[in-house]
Amino acid sequence: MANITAASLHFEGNFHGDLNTLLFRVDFTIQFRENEAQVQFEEAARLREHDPDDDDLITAYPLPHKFNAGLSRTEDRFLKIVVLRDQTNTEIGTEELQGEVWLRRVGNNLASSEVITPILKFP
Ligand SMILES: [Ca+2]
Ligand SMILES: [Ca+2]
Repeated sequence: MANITAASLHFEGNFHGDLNTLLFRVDFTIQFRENEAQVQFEEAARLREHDPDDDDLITAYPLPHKFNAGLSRTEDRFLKIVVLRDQTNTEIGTEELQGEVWLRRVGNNLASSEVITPILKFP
């Protein structure tokens, strides 16, 4: 099963200029196995807020997005997450946001990869 590496979370501003919304982008690199060239995968990203005891899930995974791996063994990809501004405010003061990326080879229910990005302090 392919691995996800170098995942990071970025704030991109408001979604279509709507001040009630926030748009985040999760960048990541996929390292495919030798036998995964041109194989179909599905991917999804969600947003969470880090806490010492328990992480808050801010969004659920949406329906996964399907894509075909190319011939290259590594591929840089990104997924976007739109949330209402209020959703990210889970505590007093600054939030520690993290993106989580999920990847699965289509047709293989047993193997998937999942990573969590480093913390993005917000706002
Ligand atoms: Ca926190
Ligand atoms: Ca807050």
